[in-house]
Amino acid sequence: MKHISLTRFLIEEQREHQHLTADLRLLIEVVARACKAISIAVGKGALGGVLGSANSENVQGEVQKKLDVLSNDILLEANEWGGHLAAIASEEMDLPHAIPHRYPKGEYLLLFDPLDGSSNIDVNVSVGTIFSVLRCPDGVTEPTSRDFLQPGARQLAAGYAVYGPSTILVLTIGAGVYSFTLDREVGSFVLTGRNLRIPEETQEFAINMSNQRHWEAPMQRYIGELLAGSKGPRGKDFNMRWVASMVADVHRILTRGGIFIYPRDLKDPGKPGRLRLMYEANPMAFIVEQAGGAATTGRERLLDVIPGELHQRVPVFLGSKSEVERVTAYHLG
Ligand code: AFP
Repeated sequence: MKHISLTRFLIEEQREHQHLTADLRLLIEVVARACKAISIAVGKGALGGVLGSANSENVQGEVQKKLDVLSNDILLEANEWGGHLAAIASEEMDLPHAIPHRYPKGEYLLLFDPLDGSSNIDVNVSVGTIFSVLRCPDGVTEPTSRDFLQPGARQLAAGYAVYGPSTILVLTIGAGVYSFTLDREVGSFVLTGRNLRIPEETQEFAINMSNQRHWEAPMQRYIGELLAGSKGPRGKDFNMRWVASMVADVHRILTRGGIFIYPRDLKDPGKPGRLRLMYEANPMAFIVEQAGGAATTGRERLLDVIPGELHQRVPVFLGSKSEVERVTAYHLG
């Protein structure tokens, strides 16, 4: 495949898809450039002096890693001057970041988890950045958290960068899923995957099994059947993977199929799940559906969930369609 850069891909997509405006194309290019800078910082490891804790907490009450804060700053600084955004929301910030008055505002809202899987940073396991793009409601000049509370079906674009052996940017603007590998020598993302598709069937599941005793009955049944293997009701053996970095687990599923599950568990009945709806579950659900997979809360389509608050959590079942449909049927049964 001849080398097609992200820039050329977006220009060619713009000719085909009207909703890919010049500002949305700029937004995607700026986010990609920020992911390049994050990839370089992550890649330095201990040599960059950015490992370990930042000795601060985020809105989730989680201790922030230095790279969480650095990644958040990189994305903020990259995006606030371009005139394409009305506001920015992040896992690392309680309230949305307003675009400084010295810069023009645009029509888009950008949300991101700047460094997902950051508990893996200090042990050198893949991490990533997840982002989502919504339209700012008409007439809103000073967006508040409420303006971000749109169902995932309203996303205009979503993507992630996975900082692994190679750095790969995965992107959808609602017309299929594309992947770009970072050419470190040139410093640009090169198209390396078109129209990615998730196989409907799979024999691989991703879950943190240590929570099993806290799961609801449909989860006990579903996972029990997978573990029973070829002698059990599923009549085939399954394999398990759990990176504990959603971006890495989802990228594997996008590449070779699988089902990713982070269910609500009764350990903390008040908590609907661990993953956040707006900047983890929704962008991943958009990508997975665009690649022919499915994504639910176990009881409804993730992209239909009406958000109640910016940092709300949600149970996540996503990946190979037949498995997601089966486990969801168990919950609805
Ligand atoms: P961190 O960003 O705190 O490492 O959490 C990562 C994550 O949000 C998601 O990327 C993983 O799938 C999930 O948490 C792992 O959760 P467990 O540590 O409970 O397995």
